[in-house]
Amino acid sequence: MRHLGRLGIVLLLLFLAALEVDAENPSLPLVMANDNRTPAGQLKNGVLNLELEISQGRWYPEDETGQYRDAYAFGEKGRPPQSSGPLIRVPQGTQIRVTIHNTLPLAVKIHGLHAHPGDPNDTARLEPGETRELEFPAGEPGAYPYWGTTSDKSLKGRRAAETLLSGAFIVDAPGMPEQDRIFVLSVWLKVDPSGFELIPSINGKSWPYTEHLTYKMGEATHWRVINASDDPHAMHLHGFYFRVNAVGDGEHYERYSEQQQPKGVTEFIDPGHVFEMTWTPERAGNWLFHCHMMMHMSAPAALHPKEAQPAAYSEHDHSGGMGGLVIGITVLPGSIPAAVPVVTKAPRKLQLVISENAEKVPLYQLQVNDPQAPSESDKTKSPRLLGPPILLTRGEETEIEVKNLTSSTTAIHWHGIELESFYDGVAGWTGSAQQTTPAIAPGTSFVAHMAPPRAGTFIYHTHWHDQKQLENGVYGPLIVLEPGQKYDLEHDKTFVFSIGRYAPFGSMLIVNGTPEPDPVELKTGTIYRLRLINITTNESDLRVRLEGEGAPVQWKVIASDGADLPAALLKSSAADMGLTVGSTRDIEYESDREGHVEMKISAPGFEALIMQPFDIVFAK
Ligand SMILES: [Cu+2]
Repeated sequence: MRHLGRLGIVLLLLFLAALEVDAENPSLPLVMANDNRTPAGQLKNGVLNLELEISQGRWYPEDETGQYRDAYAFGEKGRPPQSSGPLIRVPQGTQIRVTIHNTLPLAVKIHGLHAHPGDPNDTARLEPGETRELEFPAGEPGAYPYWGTTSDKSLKGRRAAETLLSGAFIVDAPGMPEQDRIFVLSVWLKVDPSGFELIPSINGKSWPYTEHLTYKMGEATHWRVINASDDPHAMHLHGFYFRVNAVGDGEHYERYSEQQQPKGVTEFIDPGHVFEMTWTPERAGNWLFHCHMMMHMSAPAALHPKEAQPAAYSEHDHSGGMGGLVIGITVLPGSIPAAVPVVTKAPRKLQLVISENAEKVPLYQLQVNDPQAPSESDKTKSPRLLGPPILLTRGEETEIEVKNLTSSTTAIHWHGIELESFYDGVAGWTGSAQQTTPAIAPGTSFVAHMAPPRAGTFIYHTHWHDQKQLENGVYGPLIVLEPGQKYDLEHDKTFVFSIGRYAPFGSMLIVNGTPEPDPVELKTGTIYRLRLINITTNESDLRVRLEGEGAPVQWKVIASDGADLPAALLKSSAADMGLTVGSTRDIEYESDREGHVEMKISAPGFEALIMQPFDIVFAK
């Protein structure tokens, strides 16, 4: 020290202090991503012995060159903490003995470590430093979340460091295939005066660092999705339909019979809930499975303060402006010979023109040029927050040229349509390694080919991760009719629910482009087909109710996401249902009475309902 001199000592102290600040908690272990393929603990003679530890770790939602957050996580004793927590997976009939050690300076309350179905209030509280042993039978087959809280909050109320305290608990029925994949959804959410942070992850990672799945064409695919986050999600699969085989609420698990399995492309999942899905990839290329809520599929602003601005996205950005709850899937050609398209005549040609609206509200206007259905009326109307319907015919080869006359880049996704990957519309991702779908730069066009194999209600919408486009009408109904069928405007009524920005009110829920839709006249004794579409930005739990005299009327849901409902599910029901973002429903409605009914659309984020009135008049 004598040689350092006073200034030297001051500098050394400053240096040491800086080191300390720089490496706050330098000994924190890394929180490892968990692919949920390897069950934790030792299973012997029908007993699972498992030692869990709750500790603080350093979590990198992307890779280790990116940002980190210090979070609480479960781990197996002697191993690093994990997100999601260690996989508990046992055959039915197993006895579970789990020892949990809380290394945190905070008490932790643990939910879900008990036999299922059980009491959701059956929890275990561990004081700082405490070790507890729990023993219970596995219970009924199914998939369940287990989770912890350091704030004594519900799943919906957990914030920041405690949001990673979640894991999957699977009980396998005898003979059930275990070739499934398990995806645990988490959302790091911090809402305090220091700022707002939202970092969604699947099995501990945010896109593009989520696991990239590869399947062969024709390979049966079985997934379980567990929502351990605060928010409901709308999980959407590109290019293929999936069946929902089972659903769970965290305690109860219900397996559907084959006749009752709903089929769709988007599935709603509440916090603490689970669903099981199966699908078969039938076309090669790159595809996505993602939450359809813009805020859960965009590059988290908390991690990318600059890049999260849409203007910075480019087709060279390999994340594509996406982030969070997104999984990439590559389907390899496999052994099935590719179907040879039988082209009997020249494809039908349509044009979707996107241009800037001189009035600026909305920012964009869309026009469909269809030589078979010239609609002068649409062209003379003032721009609305909604594109005109695109009408296709089942099985007919069609080319849609998307012409971008705006000053912003875009990409259009044909939501729910079974088509080739290259035309699916995710710039820089869909297609193949040799040729991915290009972004549609200002002044350029992209021609999408499709021959939709089923008739129904679909959506076209921007897949450019720009809220401005989705809030300014870059979407519309995509309706596929049976060959020979005419679009019968008299009996076929489409309602698109979306979000529009209306100064000075900000974001509003709207129906067919307006917050105050005009009444629609219906006739008594006439069957109508109502096509309902949710293409909002983030409304995963939108509700639609059709009310007459204060109570829901009866209607019949006939199709979901464009797929006809199985006969076992076709029945008249009270007109009150959830319609998650990225979903469509076709409904039959008939009234034998004159009067007034109202379709009420509500979403938790919006105080005001929107109403679509109907006047029912006597049919002469
Ligand atoms: Cu979501």
